[in-house]
Amino acid sequence: MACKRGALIVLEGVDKAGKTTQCKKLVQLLQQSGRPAEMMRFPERTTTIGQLVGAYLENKSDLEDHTVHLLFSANRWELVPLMKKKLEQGTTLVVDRYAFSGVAFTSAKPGFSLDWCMKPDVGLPKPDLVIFLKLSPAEAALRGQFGEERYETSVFQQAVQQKFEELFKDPSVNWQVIDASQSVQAVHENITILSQKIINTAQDLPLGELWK
Ligand code: FDM
Repeated sequence: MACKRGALIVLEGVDKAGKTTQCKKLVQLLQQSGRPAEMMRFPERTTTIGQLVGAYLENKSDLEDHTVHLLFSANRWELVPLMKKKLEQGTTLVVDRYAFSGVAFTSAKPGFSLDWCMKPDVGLPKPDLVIFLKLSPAEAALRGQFGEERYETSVFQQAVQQKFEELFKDPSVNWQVIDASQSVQAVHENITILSQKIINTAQDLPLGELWK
């Protein structure tokens, strides 16, 4: 290999757990320490597919539940060539939500099995590390009101949390759970330790395929 590959690190968690803040802090720290790193997020709302998803989340359009699930997945697949290129070039990607949010959110709706929800994402680049920022519904409520977007209610978020807990049981994924009720700095330090370790390990390993 011409150069060591970057690591694929995903942050997941329910709303208000601090995913976006922590992704930014991690990327900043890695860059400052001379490691190439970039942040990505899903949904990536700037693409044509992402705009459809964005309008749905903002309640500006309605989409049938299976359809929107497949669009969220398609939004990941359309970015796979770019992700692979960056990883191969040695850039570590820190990703705010991924297929796990896809499965947890849709399977929290009535009539959707975990199994059906996972299918469209089978074979995506497999994260080397998935950090779940765990926050109880009571603690999330203390952090203020939910926003205006679809899914931003405490009842739905609790159902989503349960689905994430089912996903943790899958040993094929490197899940690491962090208590997000700690200070921003303490959570950041936990994330940094896990990430630095995985960056060193992943650089010599081939990129895996998710759920395959
Ligand atoms: N979401 C996110 C899904 O329902 N499916 C997915 O595949 C992904 C990636 O979209 F409510 C939901 C989760 C959340 C919303 O909000 C995105 P943010 O604030 O942009 O993360």
